[in-house]
Amino acid sequence: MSLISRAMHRIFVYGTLKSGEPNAHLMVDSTLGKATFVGKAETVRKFPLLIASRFNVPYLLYKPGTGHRIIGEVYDVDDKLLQFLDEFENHPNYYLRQQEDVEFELDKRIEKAWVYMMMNFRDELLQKSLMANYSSKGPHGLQYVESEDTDRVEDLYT
Ligand code: PCA
Repeated sequence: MSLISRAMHRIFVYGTLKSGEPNAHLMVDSTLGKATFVGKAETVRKFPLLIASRFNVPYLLYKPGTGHRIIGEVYDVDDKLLQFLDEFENHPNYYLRQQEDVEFELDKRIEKAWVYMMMNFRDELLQKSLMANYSSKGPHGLQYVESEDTDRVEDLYT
């Protein structure tokens, strides 16, 4: 019997992992694990979503009730891909993966999904323009810059 769990995990992506965004390829790379697209959805609660740091990274700040309901995509991912994404997003040091209610666009059903959120942040970040639907190539002109996790962490706390 295999010791590896076959469980799938429901995850809501709102940033660079969305289709068409700079890290979307990670969700369809079968060497990293398996992801199945479930549907488009929106967080039930509002959160501040903004672009910050010198790498123009999208941050969803854990301040429920501020900002907008966030639009994203729900995937079921296997253990292997979830572990990869946790490392990629530097969970739990940079983003913390938390469960949140999301509402599917198609049938309005509400389910829990994992979301990478920023728990510790400087309040000045809330001065930035808050968006509902992230796009790296939006009119903001703040195109995502590829970087190492370590650089991003330093950038956030210094
Ligand atoms: N990637 C994750 C969290 C922020 C990011 O850029 C996502 O798309 O949900």
